[in-house]
Order: sequence, then structure tokens, then C-alpha cells
Amino acid sequence: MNQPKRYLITSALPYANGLKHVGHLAGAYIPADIYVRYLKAQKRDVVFVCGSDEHGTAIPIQAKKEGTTPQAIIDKYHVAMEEDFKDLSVDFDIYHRTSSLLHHETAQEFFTKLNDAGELEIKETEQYFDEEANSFLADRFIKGTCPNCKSDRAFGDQCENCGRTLSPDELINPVSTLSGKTPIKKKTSHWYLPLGKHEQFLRDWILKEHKDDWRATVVGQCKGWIDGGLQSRAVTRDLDWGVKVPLADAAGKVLYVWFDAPIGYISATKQWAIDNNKDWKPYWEDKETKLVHFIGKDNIVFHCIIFPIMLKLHGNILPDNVPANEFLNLEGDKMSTSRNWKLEMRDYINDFVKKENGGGQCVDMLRYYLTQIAPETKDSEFMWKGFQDAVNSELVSIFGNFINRTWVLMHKLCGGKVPVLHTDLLDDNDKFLIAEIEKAKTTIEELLEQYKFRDALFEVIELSRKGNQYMQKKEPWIVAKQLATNPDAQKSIDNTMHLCLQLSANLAILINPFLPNTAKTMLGMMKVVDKMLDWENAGKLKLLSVGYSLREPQLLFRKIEDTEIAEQIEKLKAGLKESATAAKENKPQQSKPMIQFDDFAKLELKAGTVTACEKVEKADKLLKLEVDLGTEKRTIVSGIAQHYSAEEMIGKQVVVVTNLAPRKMKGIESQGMILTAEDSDGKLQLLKPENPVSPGSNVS
Ligand code: B3M
Ligand code: ZN
Repeated sequence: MNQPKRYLITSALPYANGLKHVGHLAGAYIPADIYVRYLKAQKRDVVFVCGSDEHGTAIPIQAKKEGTTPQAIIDKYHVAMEEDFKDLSVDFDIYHRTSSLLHHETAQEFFTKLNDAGELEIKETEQYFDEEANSFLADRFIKGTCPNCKSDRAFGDQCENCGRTLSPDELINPVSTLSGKTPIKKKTSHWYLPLGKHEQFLRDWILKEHKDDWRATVVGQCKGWIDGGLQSRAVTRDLDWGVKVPLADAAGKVLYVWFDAPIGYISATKQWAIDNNKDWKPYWEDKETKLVHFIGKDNIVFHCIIFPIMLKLHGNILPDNVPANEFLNLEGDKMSTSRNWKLEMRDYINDFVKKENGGGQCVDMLRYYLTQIAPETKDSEFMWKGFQDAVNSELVSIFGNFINRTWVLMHKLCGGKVPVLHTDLLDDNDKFLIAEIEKAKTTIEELLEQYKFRDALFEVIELSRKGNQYMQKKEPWIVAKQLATNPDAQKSIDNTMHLCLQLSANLAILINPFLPNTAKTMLGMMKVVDKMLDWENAGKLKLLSVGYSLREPQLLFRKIEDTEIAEQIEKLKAGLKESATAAKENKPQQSKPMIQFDDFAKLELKAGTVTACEKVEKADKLLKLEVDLGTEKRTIVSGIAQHYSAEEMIGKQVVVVTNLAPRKMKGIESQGMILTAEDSDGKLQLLKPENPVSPGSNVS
């Protein structure tokens, strides 16, 4: 492609069902942001869109977990995610949301156009239906036993325990999560997009046209899908959360989230155009627009196969590239929200960026490390030690050190001003450095154009390393000792410092797409305006004028201490333990729904004293207690035998739920329940009054 007229760059729309982690950041957001900043520095016409994906079953399920409404969930996470991106300098031109009216209308128009053109098929199938909730059950609303590992907590689409992809029909003993009842099968009809019809188009477009310029991992996955046989995909669902199917006979049906979400890129562009008084159409209809989707590898099929078919049928342009990233693991293990093994963007922001010694430099440190380990061709690993090394031995010791030495020496040996370049006195070292500066721009540019962000960033650091080597060879601080005796000494110093300063200005331009906060600080030190960061200035040697006085140096990067790393690892392990205990006890981790005071007031709680206690036979966990409640004595069976012995219980005060319906355990009727709290090792601790109270005292 010749130089495109304009660019439309997208990052995957994150689900508004929870905070996102650094794996997401490394996969779809930082690379896109780097690319966009580079294009903008080139003064190209570019729009960078993103937004919250607010549909799909993930949203009502999260609402149920948090005891609130889907609307409240999307409102909460939309705002939180937008803030996270902002705090990490990911600078979208618009961060939109798919719950907006504009999006609903755009998605409906899309569906209608395809349906009217006869490009969709209607099929009738049998699906699970919950009679009590009067609702069809989307995959995530059905639980059951996994046919593979026999875990009894598998979902209709996947078993969280063994990771196997499932269909609801495969589940053993399926149960509706809405009512807890066994669902029945009921007929329903849906609209399907027949992917098979477009096989030849996909083969030509991906496997021929783009086989060399798309990442091998992406082409490989697409080939797998195509060769595996393209099945028709349902584009509607029986659900009451989402974009309504715009047909009279489709009550209770919405567009499948993966049908409407990518259209979110278009509605976001429309909103951007409204806000900026622009025309959105050329960005999606003119062939001279370059469309690029940044995503994680789990979204490849949607962005390379399904959405392009939709775009083609609707008369839009196709993506020019889909640089999908592989996954980022954390400290040797897969990142997982359910196991609590993750580093959320918000955690990093709170622990580093918002701290006293944080700010923009900490943002850039994370951006640096995530780019350095970006999983461009294979899965990679976030290690806290690796983060510390990257910051301390590269950003601080190489890049930061070069800039700092340059500034300190320039103030010491050149009076704080840009010295003259004596061209007649250039030696081989000077000439080598000049050539390197001129070369770096082209190298980095080529890598960026090929979405090789890791390599591009490496080249920037390499250039600063060369700056250090140059200074080490020229040793202006030694030359300074000859000032009294050698008439050319000052000229040599001038040349060295002049070139180091021009190199610094170049480094600011080249690092800017990756570490924008650092570039800004450097602009401040050079006392120049943003315009200097224009990409066309890279490779030039006259960016700072002779005689111009520069400011004092500023610290670009601080060191990461061992204690900070240790704390993070500790935190990670504590989180894992917490979730493991919750899973073992089979307790949900999420908080329970909100209740009113009246609900709480239904409980009768009393303090009592244990007067007798013995182990329950053939039950390792149970103790049988006799508890004095003042006016009466009760028998209570409690699952604390692994935490307290029968003997030590006698005489202890406990808190009892006294109006709980009696329950038989191992043949003994338990007439109440004892309250305990669980510590981080999973040990149960009795709850008791701080000082003894008389048996039967009310607890409230
Ligand atoms: N929300 C899935 C994901 O975050 C989905 C991406 C939509 S992009 C149009 O993995
Ligand atoms: Zn399983």
C-alpha cells in the first residue's frame, strides 16, 4: 500500500464486567498507543478508538455476583476502565460505550442491512430453558459436571477447572444458575451468519494476500479455522441484555455480543466525528483508509474471520492488519481472575504511579517493561524481578544515565548552553555517532511500520547505549584537565557535548511513542515546545541551536528497590491463598448481595458458654457442643473439630445463631450455629465477646 490517506486504529473493547490486568494492557492497548503516537508524530490523519463492551452474558452474571443491576455494573466498570487507561497514558481519541443509543442504532442498522440482503439464515434448534425463570439459558447460565475432569462447577461453555471448551449439551446434570433447577429443552429460532459461503474470499484475502504481512501466529490461526470447516454462527441470543434484534417477530432476542461489539468500533468513530465536527464515513468506507485492529489472540477469529465477512457484506473496508498478541503470564503462571493470580492496572497505579515517588515516570517504567516483554510472537512472562532489572539496568543505567551525564557535563563544561560544533575537528568517534543518529530513525521507523514494537524499543535503548560508549571514549571530563595547556581542548569538549545534546533531542523524539511522559520531561529540560517531537525531526543534528541555554537535569527514572519487588510478590501469593481457601471451602469469593436492615434483624444472635463438648463419631470435622444460653441449654453441632479440640472448647464463650431452623448432622439435631472467622491460613477462629458476658446475652 502507498502511504494511506488516513488511519483508523482500534483496541479491543474490554468487557465492562471487571477491572483489566496488565496482560490486557500489553496485548491490545500499549502497542496500539505506541503505533498511534508514532503516526501522530508523523502528522498523519489518524483516529484511535476504543470503548467498553457492555453486552453479553458476562454483564448480568457479574451483576448477580455483586448483587446489583447490569446497568450499575457497566456504569461502574466503564468509568473505572476509562480512568485506568488514562492513568497509564493510553490516549484514545474516543473511549465510547456499546450501551449508547448511537451504538444500538448502528448495530441494528448493520443487522437489518445484512438480513434484508438475504445474507443471514434462520434456524430452529433446541436449547436449555429454565421454566421457573421463564428464560432460555445462555451457556454461562448453565452449570454442571464436566465430562472431562468431573468437576461439578463447569459452565455451559467451558470448565474452569480443566479449561476444556464445552457446549451445554455435554454437561452432566445441567442446572440453571438462575433458579438452581434442572432446565428443559425448548425450541427456539435464531439468525445465523453462514461463514462457509465466504470461504474462498477468506482464503484469497488472508491466506494469499496477507500471508506475508500478517503475523504468522495470526495467519496460522485463521488457516486452522478455515481448514477446519467454517460453520454458520448464530448472531442472535435469547437474552434480555443487549441490542434488541430489530424485527417484529424477535421479542426477547438480542444480537450476540460478538456481532455487536466490533460494530462498536464504527459507532465510536461516529461519536468521535460528532464531537469533533468531522465526517466518519471515509474512515470506514474509503479504500485509502488503513484499518488496524489491536487485539489478544483469543479474539482472532472474530476480527479476522467473522467481522471482516460482516464488513464486506455491509460495504465497508477491511482491516489492513490485525497484529494480535499472544498471552502474558505472571511469575511463571497463567494470569487468572478466578484464582486471583493477576496484576490489575489499578493495582500498579495505586502501588507505583500514585505514590509520592511515582507519577509519569512510573507509568513509563511499566510501559517500557510491557513493551520489552510484549508477547508478539509467543506467550511471555511478567516477572517482578524482570521489571526491576529492566528499570534499573536499562532505563536508569543506560538511557537515564546518558541524559543525566550529558546535562551535568554540559552545565559544568559548557556553561549550561549548547556549544558550537567545530566541523573541521570531527574525529572518527564523532562521525560514527552522527551516522548512528541518522540511521536510527529509519531502522526504528521500519520496525514500527511492521508492528515490531519490542525490536523498535530495543533500538532506541541501543542508541542511548551508543551515546554512553561515545562519551566514554571521548572523556570530556579528562579533556577538561588539559584546558590550560591544550588550545583545542575546549573545542573537543564542545563537539562532544554538542553531539550528545543533539543525540538527546533525537532520543526524546524516538522514545516519545513508547514513553510519552519521559519525552515530555526531556522537552522541559531542553526548554523546547512539543513540536520538536515531530517525527520528521528525528535523524537531524540541528535540533538544539548553538548558544541556547538549557535547564537543569531532572531525574527521568528512579530505581526500583528490592523491597518493592518483595512486597508485590508477597501480595500475589497472599491473593492466591485467599482464593484457594475460598475455593476449598466452596464459598464464593464475591461479596453477597446487599440486604436491608430488616433482613439482618431477622437473625437472633446470643452469647453462650460451652458446658460440655465431644467429638462426633465418624466425622473428622464435627464437634457436638452443649451451650448454656441462660434460660436454656442447646445442643449444637459445629464443623470446627480440625481447629479446636473438644477439651479446649469447654468453658469458652461463643456467639450462637439461635433462630436457625434445626438441622440433623450425623443423626444429631443441631439447634443453632456457632460463628467463626477464618484467618489467612484457613484456620477457623471463634468469635466471642471481648470480656465474659452472662450466658444468653443478646448480640447485635
Ligand atoms: N470484549 C472480549 C475480550 O475482552 C471482547 C472484545 C471485543 S472487541 C470488539 O476479550
Ligand atoms: Zn473439567
